[in-house]
Amino acid sequence: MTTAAATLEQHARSGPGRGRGRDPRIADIAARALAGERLGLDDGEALFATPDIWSVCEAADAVRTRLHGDAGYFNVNRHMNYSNVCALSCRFCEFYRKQGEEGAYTRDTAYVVGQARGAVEAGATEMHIVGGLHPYLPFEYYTGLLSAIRAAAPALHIKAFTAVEIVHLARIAKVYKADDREAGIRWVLGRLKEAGLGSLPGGGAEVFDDRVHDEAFKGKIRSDVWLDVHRVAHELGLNSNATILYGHVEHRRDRLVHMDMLRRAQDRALARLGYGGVGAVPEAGKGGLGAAPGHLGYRAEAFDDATPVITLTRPGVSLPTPAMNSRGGYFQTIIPLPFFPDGSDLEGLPGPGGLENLRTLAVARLMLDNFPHVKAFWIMQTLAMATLMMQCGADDIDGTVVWYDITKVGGSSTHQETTVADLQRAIREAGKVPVERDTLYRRVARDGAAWTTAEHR
Ligand code: V47
Repeated sequence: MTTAAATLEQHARSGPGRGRGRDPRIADIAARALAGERLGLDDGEALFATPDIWSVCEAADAVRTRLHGDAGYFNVNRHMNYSNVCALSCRFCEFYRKQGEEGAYTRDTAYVVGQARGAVEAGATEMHIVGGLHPYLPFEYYTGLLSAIRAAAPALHIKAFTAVEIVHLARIAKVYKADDREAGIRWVLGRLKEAGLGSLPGGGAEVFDDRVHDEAFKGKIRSDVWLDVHRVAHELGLNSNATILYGHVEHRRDRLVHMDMLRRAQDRALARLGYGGVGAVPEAGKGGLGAAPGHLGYRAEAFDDATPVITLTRPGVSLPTPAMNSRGGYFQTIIPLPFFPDGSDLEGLPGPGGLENLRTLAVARLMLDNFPHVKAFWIMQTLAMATLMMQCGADDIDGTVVWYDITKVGGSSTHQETTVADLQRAIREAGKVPVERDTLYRRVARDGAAWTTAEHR
């Protein structure tokens, strides 16, 4: 046999190992993940270290498929920043400006309401609103913003304010006390919820490590405070997301610790909702959960009985379905965010490459066994990479976005819009079936300009 033929045969034998051969350690980890065992940090290190990245992707895809079948989620949304003025000057951030500096902006309520109306006209189901830590805006600005949107666009879900902003608002409202920070956080979240807040986005988590925090995010809230904000939000019945910003001064082990801290927080959130322990899985057919006897799982996010019951990655933990959103209070989605150095004080760093992005997302799917969703945020990953990620553990690619100011990939402007057709094409290209969802992952049904979400059994 010629060398070329031998190489080809080796490729064929090794499958997605792409000629390097399968790494038996990954096969073992994948088998354990699929058997429902929670992976340890050392497993995570092996997933990061192996040259056999395709087996890692394949394992993540298997887990993702078991959770969501072929569904690839997207939404019709708008991102909006009310201000880029920020009291902090984080080294990793290219978004912030100082008051009065060129390019600084702060939107008034009329502007925001105009954006909300425009979003509704364009069919959006969600508005994602975040901003800098503005030193002078009063607390009433934020509640006024929410209630004005709520009045102008009652059906629009408002996902707003990172945990960092929530703590800032507690300070602005003078309810944040170092010896009882929880009371202030609860007060702020309670007022915002009354005014129309629907859920919390996942931003501001960065990397839960004090060394990394001090080097890149000094001045921002630390992991314990971020997790407290999300816990209180969950206790108030709000769902939330989580991010990890990787590829700067952290080590891969730090990423794994971050993921572990998140899944422990999710264990507690699910336990509060009555899920979590072996035996806590609700009976088949009740509350939208479709666990068959002796088979731990839940019915996929579906309308009909034909949808298969799916087994979770980890027996004993049953994830809430959209039907449970009337009793919200858990993490929905992990969003791995690759660091973009351009324009930041960390410009000298290279940022993560494509394979590192793919691998980190796949590892997140495998480690975060109690997170229902993994999002490849196309704005930061690019639509082409997000497509690939749909085969490597992601089940969601965010939405139509339109304006995005926090990062601008490859010289793009603030206007970063894609169409529903583009999102659907990208999902189909990955071999998945596009499913429009709302913020709470309920399926959206459209009839012309009107849309509804069905509550699931
Ligand atoms: O918290 C800031 C990150 C985040 C940079 O919840 C940067 O559905 C890369 O959280 N390079 C905001 N990242 C974005 C965010 C988000 C996005 C999409 C969906 C959801 C969701 C949440 O962007 C910040 C920060 O971690 N970020 N600067 C940068 N130079």
